Amino acid sequence: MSKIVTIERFIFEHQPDYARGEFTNLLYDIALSAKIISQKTNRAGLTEILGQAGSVNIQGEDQQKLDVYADEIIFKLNDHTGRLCVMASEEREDIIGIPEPYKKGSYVLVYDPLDGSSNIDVNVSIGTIFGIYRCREYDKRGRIEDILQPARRLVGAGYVLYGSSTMLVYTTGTGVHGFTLNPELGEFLLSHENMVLPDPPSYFSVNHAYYSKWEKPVQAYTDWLQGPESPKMSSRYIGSLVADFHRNLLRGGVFYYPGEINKPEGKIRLLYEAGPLALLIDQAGGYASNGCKPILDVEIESLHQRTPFFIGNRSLVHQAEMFFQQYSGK
Ligand code: AHM
Ligand code: MG
Repeated sequence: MSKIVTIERFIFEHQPDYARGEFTNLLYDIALSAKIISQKTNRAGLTEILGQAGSVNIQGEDQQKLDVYADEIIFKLNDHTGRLCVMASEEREDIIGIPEPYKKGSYVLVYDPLDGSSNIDVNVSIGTIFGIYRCREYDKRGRIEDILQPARRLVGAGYVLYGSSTMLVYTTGTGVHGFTLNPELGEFLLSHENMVLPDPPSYFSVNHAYYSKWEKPVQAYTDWLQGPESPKMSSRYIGSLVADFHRNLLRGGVFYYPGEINKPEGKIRLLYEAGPLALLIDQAGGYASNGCKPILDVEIESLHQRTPFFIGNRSLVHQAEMFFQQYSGK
């Protein structure tokens, strides 16, 4: 019988040197949140939880009931543990402090509780994305400065994909590892150890409907991807970042959500989406860029800052940067 490795065992055996229980247990807490959200997501059609919750989030988008539920689960499972000093969620306007009387820890959690929410009502894969930082100054921990750190300072990042099966994929800076939820056992089991981006790549992923709104370098890049000079690839786009990212991680490729002429900042959020995925792709041998510089090094000035986003095989993302360079100054 092959060795069965639960996520608990894997995290314990591979914890970084600096992890003293607090960090390891934080990863367990996130895995537990994922199990609960997964269960609710799978039952969404049955429990009439589909549909909008009636509130509008900070991004001006209608919140779906599942978004609200997932946000609350992650918050509630992490507010009292003494491992975090502050959190930030894509669904909330401000930073989330640790409520009294709970103690503050030294880590910081940023998360997009349910990404790809336009896909909830149509039963298409959605996901959760998370990033973990350490507080900047222990004595002053819990401030917005702890949240506004470039992704290069992440000590952990990952996502949960609620697809045909539920998977949790994470890195703590020593490779990318994937776990599949066994629903009978209620356990995440190691299924993809040391994930590495395949080369040659198979897919490019973009919402082509915006072609006429893009700037010249993005149009030229898209033409190049479809032309004879690029590796031969197919096009795939789900519209759920986690699902598009996961497919490309397994098969190789590039995902991009560029800025538009009238919306140069694009749609993807730096803190909750681009940053954590940038660390994952870096650990899998790939690269993420905003078109000019690594996402990992982009300074973050506000909680809900957006960024143009190119992520995938290194050579494909470099090619995008080359088109930006080529057209700059023209
Ligand atoms: P969300 O956080 O509101 O769900 O939005 C982010 C999602 C990503 O998952 C996806 O890549 C993108 O929005 C799709 O946007 P579009 O429909 O414009 O292609
Ligand atoms: Mg999102």
